[in-house]
Amino acid sequence: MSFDTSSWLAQARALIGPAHVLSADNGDDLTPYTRDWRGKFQGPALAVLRPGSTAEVQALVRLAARTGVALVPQGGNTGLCGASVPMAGGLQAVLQLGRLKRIREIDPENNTATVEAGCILQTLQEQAGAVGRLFPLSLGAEGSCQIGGNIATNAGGVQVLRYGNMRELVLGLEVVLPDGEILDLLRGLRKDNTGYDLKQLFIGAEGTLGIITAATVKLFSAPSAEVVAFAGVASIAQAVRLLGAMRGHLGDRFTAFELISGPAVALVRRYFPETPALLSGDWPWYVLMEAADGGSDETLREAVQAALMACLEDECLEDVTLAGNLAQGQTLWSLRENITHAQQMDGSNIKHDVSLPISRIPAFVEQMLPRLQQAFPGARPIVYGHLGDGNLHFNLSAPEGVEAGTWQAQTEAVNQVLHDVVVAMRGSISAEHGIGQLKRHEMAMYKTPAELALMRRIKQALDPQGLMNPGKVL
Ligand code: FAD
Ligand code: 2HG
Ligand code: ZN
Repeated sequence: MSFDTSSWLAQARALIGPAHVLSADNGDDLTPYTRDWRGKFQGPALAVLRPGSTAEVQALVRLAARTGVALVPQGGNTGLCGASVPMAGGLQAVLQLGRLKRIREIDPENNTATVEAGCILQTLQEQAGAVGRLFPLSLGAEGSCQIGGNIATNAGGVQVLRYGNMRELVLGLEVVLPDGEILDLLRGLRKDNTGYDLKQLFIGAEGTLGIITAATVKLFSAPSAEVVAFAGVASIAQAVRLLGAMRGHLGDRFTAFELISGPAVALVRRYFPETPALLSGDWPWYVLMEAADGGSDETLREAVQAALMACLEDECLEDVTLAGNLAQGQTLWSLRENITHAQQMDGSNIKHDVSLPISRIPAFVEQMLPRLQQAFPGARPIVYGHLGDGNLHFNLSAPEGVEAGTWQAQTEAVNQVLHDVVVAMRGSISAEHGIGQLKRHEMAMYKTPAELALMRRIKQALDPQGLMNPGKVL
């Protein structure tokens, strides 16, 4: 029996209102929802569904289960692995969570917020800040990514060093399961050992096990003082020594430690010419550091200055500048956050998001750079990332003059050179961005049969019809 699209769309419109079902036959442009942020992946959709409540999500999931239509959950569509857009083939609809954006409750005494999945990350940061609290997840896409997407990808970002990944920040979830049942795990408890911790299944599952509709997340006291510093180092080994030394000096006050290569700084300055020169000399590597606490700016500044002076004496850095005020601190952070944009503006690149034990990162980078240059002459490595977490974005821009299609065709070969070494050193091929469709076949190659089999059993148990984000992760 052939599928009756008009009747299906009519049923969806009856459930959530005609204005919230976008479809091509209605003249709607679906491209912003069916193409990913990088413009690398695009797939067809019967419709984009925009529910406004958990009950509406439930009704749509039930419709999908009854009619065999797969759902692709989507937040801000800023993901970098093609997980938030449909793949070619099969009946699919995008389930866009953006209207489900209420902050249901902020409880300053319990240090928690209960927030719907479609709430933009920056909105939650601001609302927490308004009551003297900090929601610490912070990443370049925070103005458009959504809490549901952050949870589904177990996002990392630039404050993991102090506060952990999204997984560490989630206390409770509300999820619509593939059969339409609502799983209410919205508890704001720091201690709860009542059996399996079910919420963990959905964190980092990239929408393959159910639709997250709300979450209770941890908040922290908002710091009253913040200090940002930018250092030049002669090698990654020196950067790793600097990390250890600064941690020793500042302990919990140390909140971010980001590595940026010389070529990455040059690229940002090329595409964002307003970026000032930050140090008097040029260094092969730079480090952006941040410290924060609940005291005065002056006291923290003195502590950071003393720590940096000691590091200079101990030859853990070559040169350093301290942001004099908030605006200068923001300039330093803009440099870091503009790397992704500068590399995108510069043309085609092959991204990597690897993690390793921090102690092995100098050896890894030192062997990888010449090996890649030899295998792919002219390729331009743009290496940066969250060194404090052992996570590097080892991205390779196309050689000058090589067109995008030709360079992208090298993806598998480049990945193999890099990821074989990462796995041999017991690292991960996806530290924070996830698997999506980009790394699905690589994950299948590198994970053990036992891990893959268990993942498939979990998927089969929760989503036997295979209607939750098909073709992603597994
Ligand atoms: P989407 O891209 O819409 O979706 C991502 C995945 O989550 C998909 O599998 C989707 O199906 C699923 N999903 C979305 N909402 C739900 C839901 N409610 N229920 C179930 N599944 C759902 N990532 C980092 O970890 N660290 C960084 O530092 C970082 N920096 C970035 C900087 C830039 C400039 C950009 C463009 C991206 C960056 N990212 C980073 C990647 C991305 O922003 C994160 O992965 C983010 O968490 C995705 O959120 P989103 O709302 O855009 O999700
Ligand atoms: C970052 O750390 C993000 O800036 C994006 O994770 C990395 O664009 C990238 O490759
Ligand atoms: Zn990152």
